[in-house]
Amino acid sequence: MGNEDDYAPSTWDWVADQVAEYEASGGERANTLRDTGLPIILMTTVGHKTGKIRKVPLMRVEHAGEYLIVASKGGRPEHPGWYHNLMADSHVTIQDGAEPLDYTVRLISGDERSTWWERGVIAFPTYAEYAVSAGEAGREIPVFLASRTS
Ligand code: F42
Repeated sequence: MGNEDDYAPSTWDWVADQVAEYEASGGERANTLRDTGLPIILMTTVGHKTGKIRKVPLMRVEHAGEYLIVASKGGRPEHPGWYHNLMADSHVTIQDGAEPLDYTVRLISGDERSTWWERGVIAFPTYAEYAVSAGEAGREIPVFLASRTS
């Protein structure tokens, strides 16, 4: 996806550091959220304003080869920047281990969202807290489903 020279690291240093270590180790290191032991994946998108490559660690919520992509941003009032990238271009790569693979994302809602949200909260209970804090700011956390691009 794009030219690695166009990679623009996260402005959150701890995130940029985790991306660097995860990629340098082929997913062997820096593959959990801090010391929680909870696994992450690495999603790559293209900045819809800058065209830059953006790399986004996310909690790993996988079922039958598909991944849940939760735009929680710690329950903040605003969507993460990468949400807007996905809305502009549904093609991403997801790295869950050694190699990034091509996926296509779509926003999910209704029963499908409820089923997958439950899986997300089982994998990472803090999502439930984020939903409350985002909700207090009038934001429903957008969730996407990522499926392998045929
Ligand atoms: N964030 C989540 O939302 N969900 C998770 O499950 C999650 C898990 C997780 C695990 C480990 C870890 O290290 C981080 C984790 N994060 C999780 C944080 C996640 O990786 C992102 O850092 C976070 O969601 C914030 O995303 P963001 O895209 O808002 O990133 C900010 C910090 C940032 O780098 N902003 C850039 C900047 O210059 O301000 C711009 C980023 C961007 O994509 N810009 C677009 C462009 O064109 O280049 C335009 C975007 C727009 O706003 O239109």
